[in-house]
Amino acid sequence: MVVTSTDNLESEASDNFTYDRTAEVKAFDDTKLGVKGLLDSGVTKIPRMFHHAKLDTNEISISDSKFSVPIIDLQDIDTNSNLRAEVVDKIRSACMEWGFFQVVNHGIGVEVLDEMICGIRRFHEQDDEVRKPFYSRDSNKKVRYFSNVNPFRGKGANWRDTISFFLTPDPPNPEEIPVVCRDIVMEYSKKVRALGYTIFELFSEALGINPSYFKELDSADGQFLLCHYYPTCPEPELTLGTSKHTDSDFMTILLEDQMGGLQFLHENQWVDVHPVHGSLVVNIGDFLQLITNGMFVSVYHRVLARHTGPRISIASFFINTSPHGTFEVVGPIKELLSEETPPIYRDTTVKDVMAHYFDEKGLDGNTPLQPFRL
Ligand SMILES: O=C(O)CCC(=O)C(=O)O
Repeated sequence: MVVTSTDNLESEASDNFTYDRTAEVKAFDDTKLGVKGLLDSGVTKIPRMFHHAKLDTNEISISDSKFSVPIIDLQDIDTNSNLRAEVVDKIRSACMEWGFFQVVNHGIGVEVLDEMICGIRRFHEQDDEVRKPFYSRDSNKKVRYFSNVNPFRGKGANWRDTISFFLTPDPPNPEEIPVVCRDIVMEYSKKVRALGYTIFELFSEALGINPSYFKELDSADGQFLLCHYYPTCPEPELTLGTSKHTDSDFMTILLEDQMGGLQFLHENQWVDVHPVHGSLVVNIGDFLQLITNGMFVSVYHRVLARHTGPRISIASFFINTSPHGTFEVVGPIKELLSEETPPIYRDTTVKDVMAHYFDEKGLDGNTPLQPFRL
């Protein structure tokens, strides 16, 4: 939190005796209308549950980093083997050095991407009474609307709302998907899943392993979407849209609108991901870092809160959260190990890492892989 004067310090200290965070979070959660509902109610100051303790101006300023995320063109990779080899080289260095890249000419039409963003915006901007019934804290639900994974945990909450869809391997009934985005969620998720398999194949080629390695890996064979809505924020210097974290999956493919705000950490600097219309952002998740024995890197990223908005993003996570996937033992790929490159991670399961992430850790800014290092 930014403290600007001694007066503020004193009033904060006396507030600490009376402030009941759990009650504030409960009252917020009970509205079932998320951050959008707060803003619609006319707030001009953000409630204290959203304050992030360690933010100062350096921490939240727009990056002026000289770095930019690699852009990789997937045009003609299925018909031109020279081009494909070049793309595989670019992907290998992007995954080893950056953990993030953008893809263009990936085969998903721009009209599908735009309609997906519009569909998610339509959901979040529906009348209160229509979106409220989807609000739930039951993580077993295949379709649910919520604000923050666990706002009760005691850390500063994020200025954002989400609707999630757990789609593969056990899809919901189409009727469970809100009608304002049903058709496009089904179409977009199918197309992005196919793109995911293509990128997994390119990863295998970059690693020099069997091209169908990921297809045969049960724990990677799943997909869920988190579809975020970041309302405008009246005090963006006090909070974040998404806290610093890494993704606990194999790979994430992100669709974002043109608002910007996503940053990833590279050589200790926050690098802005500048939205490119029609592109998708790909980032490496913790499990890919684990099975590549640290060769591919899962990097920290976050989303700034902004005066401008709303911002819409759709993150597709590739990981199998069904029992079939979560109990499979995964560890560093044997072909990548040698006497010179011994395993640096122990074998584990998606279930163990997820339990650590959701039950104990949350978005606390530390990598969830730490306890799995040898
Ligand atoms: O909204 C974004 O751009 C990123 C979201 C994200 O990092 C996440 O859902 O894990």
